[in-house]
Amino acid sequence: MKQKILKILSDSKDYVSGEKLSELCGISRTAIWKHINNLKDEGYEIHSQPRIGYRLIKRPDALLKTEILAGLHTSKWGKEFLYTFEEVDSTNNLAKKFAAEGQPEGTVVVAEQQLQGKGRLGRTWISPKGKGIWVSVILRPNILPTKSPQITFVLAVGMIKALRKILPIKAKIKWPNDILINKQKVAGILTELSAEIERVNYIVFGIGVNVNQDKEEFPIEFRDKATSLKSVLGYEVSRVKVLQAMLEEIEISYNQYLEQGFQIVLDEWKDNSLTLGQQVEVIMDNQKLEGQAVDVDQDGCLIVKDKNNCLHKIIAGDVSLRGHGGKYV
Ligand code: BT5
Repeated sequence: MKQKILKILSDSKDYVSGEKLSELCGISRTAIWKHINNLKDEGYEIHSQPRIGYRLIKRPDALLKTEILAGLHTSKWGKEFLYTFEEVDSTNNLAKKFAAEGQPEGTVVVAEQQLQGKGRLGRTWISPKGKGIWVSVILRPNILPTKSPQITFVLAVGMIKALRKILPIKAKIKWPNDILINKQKVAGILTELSAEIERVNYIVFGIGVNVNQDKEEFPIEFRDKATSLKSVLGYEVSRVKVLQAMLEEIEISYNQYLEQGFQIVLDEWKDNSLTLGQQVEVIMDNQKLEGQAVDVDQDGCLIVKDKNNCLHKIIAGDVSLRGHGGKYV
């Protein structure tokens, strides 16, 4: 109902009377008044003029269901099952719980803040309140579990396209899961799998995007490695618009992958890769490897050529790129 009231108010340039709203929505004027107060509590600026009606002045940039759904052009994702929270431990943890309970593909979980946001290998993902997008989605692809690393590539390609669609920036992908702008990390992807030997039960992917943090807000340890869309562009960016674009573009990439296979995604990934062709240092377990990143194979593994021209297939690890002065960053 709130969705409907907002639509009527935003379609109208002028005040809309309580009577008209109640007629269009099929509920009493008192009920309208209650919904309006509720919307005001959520951060909508709505002027009420006695005997004249209501007028929408400003929408909040909050990750509210009403805001996300208004103008979400996915075919399925988030349309029916969209859960928004003020605060969670981790949206991935919650989405995994929902998936285990049987929630369908395309279920979206978003939070304003994560208290225990996760990166890979038990690392921490800093997720301050109201500054970024901390979102997870349930997938149930009919693929072999061994193919699931390909999903991270699908997500990264969708993410790059989403940012390019709505903002004047060129983001790049660093193998395997980082989205960078000017070689600094603006977003990270975490893909978690539940499977039997031959069947995927579900995949939950989570993406964290730094949107409106100022540089000084990042912890000092990775201030020179991290960035936000605001820091790059010099102005605040609508988190709702970024989230909508992400869901739309990633859903398109995912459906294309399911219908047409991995090759198209892989080609697009390579076109947007920051890693390929670069001198890299790879840390895996406790080993270190230096060489040139020459390719990514069909399994999503990075192929690195060392100084003796030996090729190494990297399944998982952390990659640093050689920057100015030969230092790896
Ligand atoms: C990632 O891990 O990049 C995956 C991040 C996924 C976060 C999303 S948010 C929604 C969903 N729910 C979750 O709980 N997680 C997902 P990794 O490649 O391991 O990178 C982690 C490292 O990045 C940390 O060890 C820090 O050095 C750095 N880092 C932490 N927070 C950051 C931030 N906000 N921006 C940039 N770098 C960050």
